[in-house]
Amino acid sequence: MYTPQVREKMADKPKEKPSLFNFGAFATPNTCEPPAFTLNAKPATVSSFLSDIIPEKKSNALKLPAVRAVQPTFGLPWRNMEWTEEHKKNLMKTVSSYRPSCEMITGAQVLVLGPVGSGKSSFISSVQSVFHGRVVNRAMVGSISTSFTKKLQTFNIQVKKGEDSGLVMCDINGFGDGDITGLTLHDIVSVIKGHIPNGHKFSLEQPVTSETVGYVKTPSLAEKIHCVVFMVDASKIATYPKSLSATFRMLREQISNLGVHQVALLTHIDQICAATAADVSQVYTSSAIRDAMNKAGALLGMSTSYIVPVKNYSSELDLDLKKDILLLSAVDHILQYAELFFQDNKPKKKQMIL
Ligand SMILES: Nc1nc2c(ncn2[C@@H]2O[C@H](COP(=O)(O)OP(=O)(O)O)[C@@H](O)[C@H]2O)c(=O)[nH]1
Ligand SMILES: [Mg+2]
Repeated sequence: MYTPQVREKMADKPKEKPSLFNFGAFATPNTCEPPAFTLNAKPATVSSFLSDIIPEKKSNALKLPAVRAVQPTFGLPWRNMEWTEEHKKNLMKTVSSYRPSCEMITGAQVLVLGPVGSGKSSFISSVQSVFHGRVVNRAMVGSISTSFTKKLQTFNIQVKKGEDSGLVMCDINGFGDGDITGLTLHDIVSVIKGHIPNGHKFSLEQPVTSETVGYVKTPSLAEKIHCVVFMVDASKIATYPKSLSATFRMLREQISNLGVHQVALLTHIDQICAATAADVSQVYTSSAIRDAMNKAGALLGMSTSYIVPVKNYSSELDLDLKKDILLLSAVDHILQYAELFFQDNKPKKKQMIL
C-alpha cells in the first residue's frame, strides 16, 4: 500500500512534539463542501484573475476595515511555533524526504494562484533559497512584461545541488493590465487537469483546446496538479476589488470538484505589522496579522486553518532562521494537502486472478 518512506513517516508521526504547528492537517478538509454561494450564470471567464488587480479603486473595494500598520500584540501566541535551529532542521528533513505515496509519481505538483504582485514567484524563489542556503533571486520575481503573455512554468525545488525534492511548483507568469489579461476559468481548470504542457503561453484570443500545441489529451496522475495554493497579499486585503472574492470562490468550487485540495498563504505580513517586520517570530502574537488572516479567510471562503502566513525574501540579502521556519512550515502544510490527493487517488491494486 504505502512506500517504505511513507510508512516510516506515518510511524514517526506520533513521536512528533505536540507543540509543533497544528494546521489541522489530515483533518477532513472542507474543500469539497458545497459552496455557500450560487454560481454566476457566466462561468466562462475569470476576468482579471491573475491579472493586475489594482487595489486602489476605493468604490470597488471590499468593505473591510483598514489594517493598521502597527497594532498592539497579544501576550499569548495564537498559534504555536518553535523558532529554533533544531526545528528548522526537522522541517528541512521532512520536506526534503517527502515523496508522494503513489509510487510512480516523483513529485507533488503544486499550482500557485493569486493576483499579480501577491508574491507567487517570490515564494517559489524563497523556498529554493532556503535549500540553497542563500537568497537566490529568480528573474521571474516582480518581472514586468509589456507583452500580455502568461506562461506556465514549473520549478523542481532542489534540496541539494542536482537533487530534486518531491515538490514541483507551478507558476503562471505574466503581467498585464486590467481585464484583458485574465486567464479564463477554462484555462486554469485545463492546467489543473494536466492538459497544459510546461512553457505553454496562454492567449485570450486562443483559448486552450485539444488542438493546442502540446495539449496532453489524457494526462496521467503525475501530470495533474495535486494541490492549489492561493496567494493573498496582506497589505492589499482591504483594497482588493469586491470581484476578487467571487472569483476565488468560483475557482475554489471548480477546483474542489476536481478533488484537488487547496490552501492559502498570506504574504507581505511585514507590511502590516512593524513588530513582525522587525522580528518574524512575532507573527503569531500579532493581532494585525490575525486580523488579516481572518479577512483572507473571508476573501477566499476558506477556514483560517488552511491559511499560513509567510515572509518572502524580497529585499533581503541574507537568510533568516525565523523566515526560513515560516517558509518551510508553509511548504510542509502544502505537502500535507498534496499528499491527501495521492491518498484519495491511489490507483486501485489490480485483483490477482488465480
Ligand atoms: N515586503 C514584502 N514584499 C514581498 C513579499 N513577497 C513578495 N514581495 C515583493 O512583492 C513584489 C511582487 O512579488 P512577485 O513574487 O513578483 O509577485 P507575483 O506577481 O505574485 O509573482 C516583488 O517586488 C517582491 O519582492 C513579502 O512577503 N514581503
Ligand atoms: Mg510572478
